[in-house]
Amino acid sequence: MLHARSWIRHGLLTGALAAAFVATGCGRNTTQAGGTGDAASRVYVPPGQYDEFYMFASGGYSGQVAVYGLPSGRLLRVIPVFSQDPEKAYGYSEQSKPMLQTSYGFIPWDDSHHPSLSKTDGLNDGRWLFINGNNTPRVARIDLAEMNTKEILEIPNAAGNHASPFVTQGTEYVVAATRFSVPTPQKDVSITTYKENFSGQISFVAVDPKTGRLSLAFQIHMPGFDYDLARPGKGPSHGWAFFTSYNTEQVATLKERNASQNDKDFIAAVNWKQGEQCLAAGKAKAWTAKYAHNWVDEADVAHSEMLTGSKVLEPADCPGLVYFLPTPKSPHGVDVDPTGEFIAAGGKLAATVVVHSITKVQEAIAAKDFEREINGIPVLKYEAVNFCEVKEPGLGPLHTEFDASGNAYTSMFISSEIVKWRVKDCTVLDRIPVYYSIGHLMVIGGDTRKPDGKYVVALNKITKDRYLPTGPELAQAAQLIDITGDKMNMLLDFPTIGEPHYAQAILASAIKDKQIKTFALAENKDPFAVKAEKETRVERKGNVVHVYMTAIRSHFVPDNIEGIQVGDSVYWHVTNLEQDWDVPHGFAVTGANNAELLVMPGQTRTLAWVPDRPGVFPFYCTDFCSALHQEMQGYVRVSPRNSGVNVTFNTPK
Ligand code: RUQ
Ligand code: CUA
Repeated sequence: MLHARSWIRHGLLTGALAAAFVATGCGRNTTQAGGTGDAASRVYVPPGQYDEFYMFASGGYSGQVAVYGLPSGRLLRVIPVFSQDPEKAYGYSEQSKPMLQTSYGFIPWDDSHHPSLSKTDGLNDGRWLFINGNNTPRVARIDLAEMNTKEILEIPNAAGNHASPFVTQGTEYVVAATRFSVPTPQKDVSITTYKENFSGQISFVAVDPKTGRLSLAFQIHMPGFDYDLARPGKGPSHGWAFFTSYNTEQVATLKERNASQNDKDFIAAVNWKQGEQCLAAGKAKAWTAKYAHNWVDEADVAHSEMLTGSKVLEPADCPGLVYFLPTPKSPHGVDVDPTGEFIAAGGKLAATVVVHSITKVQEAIAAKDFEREINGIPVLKYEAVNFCEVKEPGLGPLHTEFDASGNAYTSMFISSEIVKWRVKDCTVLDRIPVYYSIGHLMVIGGDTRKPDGKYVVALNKITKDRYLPTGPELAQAAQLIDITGDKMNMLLDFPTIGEPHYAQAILASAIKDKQIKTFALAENKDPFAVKAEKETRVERKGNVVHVYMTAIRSHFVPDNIEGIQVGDSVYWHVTNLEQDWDVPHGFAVTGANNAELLVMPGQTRTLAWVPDRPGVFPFYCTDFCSALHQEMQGYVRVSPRNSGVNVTFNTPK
């Protein structure tokens, strides 16, 4: 393993923190970097066999979600969410473009951080996966039977949707809190007026229990801090949601120094059931807001609507809605243990993890044991709510998850390790180095009432010297660690797409048999679908040409088209007639200035194409579908504008 000094050499530690680490960082676990002898057999999934778990990891600045099998670490799928994906024509095909609409217009990219599985009674139910768009605040819902994005809701009055989209015990809500306080509602003011004009916002997005449909239920107008992460309660803490905050100093410049002064920042404990009552009692204010709501309908076609208005609660108008729990120092994660009693937070600039107790929080509230108030929000006394502190667990504690035996696992960003500790007495039990600079970690089911345990996955930022070098940019990585014994045991490194901020995993058996294999052609409701080759046709309406085309092994109908003119808007509506699993067809035409199409069995996708020069251009299938895939091609003739060439096309007789 690397030594503290080589952490410094690797640039992972700087200044005073490095000095502190050298002073305190001895006596660390010496587990081998490569795992122990039987690691290979523990992660080996023989050819033809399935992994035991699906893991859904954030793609970070790729804006997508990656699906891996565990324990093998094999990448199974990339689910496009917030970014265009030319591989699947997501955000390029006419049916999917509306998914990327926002109040700022069409946005082809975002930064996604925290996948969150839907829950029933505090357990993963395998229906949906939610993930946040951080940059242009949004929440997305993915259908786990199809592993496609079905809905995206923009979050108004927010900036940087980071503390999101964690789900409540019964998926009543997904939460969303602003990372960057801004003037809310937005207005033109000097940045030097931060303290007067900037504020935060915590949003509760309701999830329809049957359809999953998202709607903005209410927002809470918060002091101008930065809200970082969240976790709703469960069991005794059900009805609460906890949000970490930093920059309680409320500074706008050089936050790395200026927002690190206060010894304690806060966890905002929000009683959302109280919020519901205040909402019903008419205590919310109507704010102007404009935000996009995008969804995929039963015809598999996306729509976008612009919604307006938001119901905003001021904490001062709704006593009992929000309390602040003092928590050391710029905390990142806040996590609720499986019993629902304990709330753990890692102060990333303090060398402690603290555990608060919901029972103590409720007693302190009943006793009105407040230290002061901020904007109508009572600040509880630290001693009154704290249950225990994990002393000197490591440097830079970020995020904690739990196993089923009363243990917690905390990631240490600065000292690059995972520390295992016992919740009931805050005692450190074990530690293991990870390579390097871990952000979040994930125990399988670690945020549920019944963690599956078995593995903790480290989600790491830096992989210098772990893989073959690939120029200046190296893959980020996940590491799989066995937690079935007293000692953690490193099993596997595997690279990830983008930045794997956070991940969640579920037993494969919970969702694998629900996977949709084909779309039923008979039920294809796409307005441009054709269900048989004899229905195919080409229709001109002014400068717009619709090509109603079919694909089946191994030809397109029609495959010869004439009468297109330079500057026409040509819409290729391709229906895949196959009803067989894993037989998509692709479609591409020379000069297509957006993407190819990848059309699933029974599905229709549309590519828009504006030819810019005369000639005869081939189109072809981009997905190797049969021995005659290379023959799956055709030609389109493009004539000069206003040429007299009639529209013709060939269909089977
Ligand atoms: S974070 S460690 Cu945004 Cu939760 Cu990356
Ligand atoms: Cu269809 Cu290749």
